[in-house]
Amino acid sequence: MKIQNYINGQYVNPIQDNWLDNLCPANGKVYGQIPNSSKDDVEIAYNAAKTAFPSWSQTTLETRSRILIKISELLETNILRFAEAESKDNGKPISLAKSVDIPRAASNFRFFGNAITQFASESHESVGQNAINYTLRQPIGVVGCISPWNLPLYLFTWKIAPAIAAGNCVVAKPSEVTPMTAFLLGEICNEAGLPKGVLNIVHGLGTTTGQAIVEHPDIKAISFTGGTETGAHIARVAAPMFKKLSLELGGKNPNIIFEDCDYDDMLETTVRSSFANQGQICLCGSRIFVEVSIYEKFKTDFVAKVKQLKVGHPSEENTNMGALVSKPHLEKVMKYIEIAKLDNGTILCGGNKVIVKGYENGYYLEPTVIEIQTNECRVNQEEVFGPVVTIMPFKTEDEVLQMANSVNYGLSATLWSNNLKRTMRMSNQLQVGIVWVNTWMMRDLRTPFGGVKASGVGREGGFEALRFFTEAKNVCIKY
Ligand code: TXE
Repeated sequence: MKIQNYINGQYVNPIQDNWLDNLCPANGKVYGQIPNSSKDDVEIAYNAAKTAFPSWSQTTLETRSRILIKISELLETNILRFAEAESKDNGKPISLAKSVDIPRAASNFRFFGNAITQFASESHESVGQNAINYTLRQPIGVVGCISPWNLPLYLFTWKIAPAIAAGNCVVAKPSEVTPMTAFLLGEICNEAGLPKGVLNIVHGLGTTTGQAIVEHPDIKAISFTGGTETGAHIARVAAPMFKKLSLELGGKNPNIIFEDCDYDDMLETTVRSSFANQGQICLCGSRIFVEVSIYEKFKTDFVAKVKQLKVGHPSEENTNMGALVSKPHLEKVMKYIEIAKLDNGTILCGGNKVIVKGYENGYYLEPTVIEIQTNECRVNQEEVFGPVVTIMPFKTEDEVLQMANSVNYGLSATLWSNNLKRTMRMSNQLQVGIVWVNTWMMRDLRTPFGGVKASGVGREGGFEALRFFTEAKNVCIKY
C-alpha cells in the first residue's frame, strides 16, 4: 500500500515522486511505500498551515473543542482499524494497540479539547500605581511536531492535539518507520470538520523531511520526541533561530525495590515496566535495583515470570511481546547484550533471537534479564530501548539513590516501598521529571511530563503543553 502526505486537507504524492519502503516488523517484508518528502513538500505544507492560521487562531474555543472531541470519538469508533494498522506497522501486540495506543490517542484529543476551554491567564494589579496588567496567551503560528516510532499515534497526537487546541497550525512528521496511523488520521480530521491546512502531515526521513521542518525559518516552535542525539542536533539547528523547543528524549530509568513493598504487586508491575511494548517505551524501568534482603527471592521469582512471557506474532491475542520495530534496532539491542557480557554481566534469561514459525524473518527477541556487577557498566549507562533489563542488589537508601542518579538521563523513576517518609524523601532527591511510587506508567494527562539532564527540556501534558504552544504577552494599562 502506498500512503500519501496529508496537506491542506487532501492526500497528495510527494512532488518529486520519491518513495521509501515500509517494512512489517513481524515478518521483515516490505508491505508499502511512503513519501520521501523533500524540502519543497514541507514548504507546501507550511504554506497551507500559514494560510489556515488567521482563521483557525480566531476560531472560538467552543468550536475548536467540539472538533477535537469529534476526532477523539471517531478514533474510538475506528479503534480496530487503527489498532491493526499500528500493530502491523510497529510490531507491537494487537492487544496493546487496542488497550493502550489508540485509546490514548483518542484521550489526547478529548483531553486537550476540554483543556482549552479551561485554559486561563493571569492578571496582576500594580497596587499603588493605578495600573493593571493582564497576560494574553496567543498561539505561536505554524509549529512543527516530530514524533518517534515506539508509540506512534499516541505520541503524535500528544503533540498535535495541544498545538491545534491552542490555535496553532501544524506541520507534523511521524517516524518514517511507523507512518501508518498518522496517515489514517487525516481522514478522521476531515470527517470531524477540522478546517483544511490546520494539520498537515508530511512523511519522510528525519535527516531530510524532519530537518526541513526544523530548519524552516517561519516554523517558530518544534515539539520533538525521539533519541537524545537527534534532540541535541535539533537544538543546535533551532537555537540560532530562537525557536521554542520542547524535547522529550531518552531515559535510563531506575526501578528501586525495597523489602517493605507489596511484593506481588511489585513483581507483576515490574514485569510490565520492563517489557511492555518490547521494552521500547522511554519510561520503562530498565535498571532494577533490589534491596539485598529480598534480592535472591526477587531474582528467582522475576526470572520465572519473565520466562512465561509469550513472544509471538503481534496479531495473536495471547502474544505478550511482539517484534522489535526494525532490523537495525534489533541489532542495536543485541549489541548491548554482548556489551553487557563483556562487562561481566550474567544473562539470567533471554539474550537470543526468537524464531516465530511462519515469520522467520521477523525481528523477535527474548525478554532478557542481566545480572550486573556495577551501575557503571555500559548497559546501565546507555539507553538500550528494548526488552533488556539489568538487576543488582543494594544495601542502603543512600547507595541506591546515588546509583539511580548516576546516569546522564533523568526521565522517570519507580519506587516500591510502603515507608511513606522514605518514598517522599527519595522523590525529592531523584534527578528525574516523573516519580512513580508503588505503580508504573499511571498517567493523568493534567500532570507535567518530561525529563531533566539528557532526557530533554520542557514539559508536555496539561496546561504545560498549552503554555508551550502559546506566547505569553503582557498588557499593562494605566488608569
Ligand atoms: O530515533 P530518532 P531513532 C531512542 C532509542 C533509540 C534511539 C534512536 O534509544 O534506539 O533513540 O532511535 C526524526 N531532524 N528513542 O534513530 O532518529 C525521525 O524521523 C528532524 C527514544 O529511531 O530520534 C523520527 O520522526 N527530525 C525515544 C524522530 O525524529 C529528525 C523514542 C525520532 O527518531 C532528524 C525513539 C533530524 N535531523 C527513540 N533525525 C523516546 N524518547 O521515547 C531524525 N528525526
